[in-house]
Amino acid sequence: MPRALITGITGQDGLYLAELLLAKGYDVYGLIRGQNNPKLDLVRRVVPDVTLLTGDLTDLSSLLRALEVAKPDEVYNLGAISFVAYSWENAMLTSDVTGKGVLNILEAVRLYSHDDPNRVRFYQASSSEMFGKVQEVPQRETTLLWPRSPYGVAKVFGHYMTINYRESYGMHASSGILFNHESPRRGPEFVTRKVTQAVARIHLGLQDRIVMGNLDAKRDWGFAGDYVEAMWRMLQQDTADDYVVATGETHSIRELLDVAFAAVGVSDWSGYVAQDERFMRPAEVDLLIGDPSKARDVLGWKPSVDFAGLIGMMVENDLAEQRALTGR
Ligand code: NDP
Ligand code: GDR
Repeated sequence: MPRALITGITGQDGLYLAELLLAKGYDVYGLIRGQNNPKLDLVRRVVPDVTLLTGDLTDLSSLLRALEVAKPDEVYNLGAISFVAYSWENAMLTSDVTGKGVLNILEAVRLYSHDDPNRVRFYQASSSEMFGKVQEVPQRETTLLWPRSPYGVAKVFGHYMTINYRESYGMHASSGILFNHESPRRGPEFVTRKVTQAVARIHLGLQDRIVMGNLDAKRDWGFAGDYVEAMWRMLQQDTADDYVVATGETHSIRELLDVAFAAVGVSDWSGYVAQDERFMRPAEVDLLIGDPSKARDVLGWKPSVDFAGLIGMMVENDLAEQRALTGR
């Protein structure tokens, strides 16, 4: 039975990846932080077969302990402070967790598998935020990185550290440059879920309007369930490498609003949407669109859910969730 350790098990991707690995027959371990993590119950309910180990990406000794217990064949480093807007207000913390945390887990894996650097295969959750002020359209593995937020800068550090451990120690360490991926499990602070939750609540008469930031930014949005499959496929390759994972399509926040409101029969959303400075970012990433041809050709990966299908799925879920919560 193959064994895997996932950091960030309480997050959107952690849950989907755990489900995928369990279905493939893995023995799955998840790292959970804090003495009373509020998401513990959620993880226990969704993936009861995962063994939870306490640890924190900022605490190297806790990572070593987790590796000793899990004895993993594969480590997926999904843990991070992942909300870009928050990273300006907590730049040091973001650097420690999202940046230096990658070095901590790489070093822990190196120390744990010192007799055979290939014993453990490692996945790093890199991000399209690294492209920031994009230097090429569409963005691919070779595009110059130009991050625009403390989060993006921290991810660049983690990305190059992963490559450096591969090149210095011969570790099977891969980095997935994943573009935005969403799902009904997406945190409500991110724009897709914020919109689908608000649309459901407006439709049910629970909320009047939604206050947004920049409506002109464009993102390449896919379904998280598809993207964790790409992570797994990377670690099944003989050679570790870096891959862009994206749909190859881009849509603006306005188009997101169009599709989400259309799902509840509203064609003109202007009366429901306000904008406020507090949701604008000090530096914006205006346009992201990925070229996933390497992932398609080498990993045989392709997305199964399109933009309209994704947002429709999220609105449906939020309608059901809000109805259950409020009895409407
Ligand atoms: P989430 O924000 O949903 O999950 C982040 C996870 O990191 C949570 O489990 C969180 O735990 C954990 N975490 C936070 N701080 C620490 C810490 N100090 N030590 C250990 N774990 C910690 O993110 P997603 O699931 O959406 O994303 C997974 C990874 O992929 C992240 O690294 C993200 O940056 C990256 N990524 C995501 C993309 C996306 O579109 N979703 C695109 C590209 C990259 P807790 O619940 O305790 O806070
Ligand atoms: P992003 O996702 O920053 O791309 O990072 P997010 O959904 O937060 O923002 C996407 C775009 O929407 C604009 N926007 C708003 N965003 C939020 N959150 N709230 C608003 O009200 C709002 N109004 C407009 C933003 O300015 C931005 O342009 C996500 C995270 O999952 C990262 O961890 C990951 O690395 C990247 O995706 C790829």
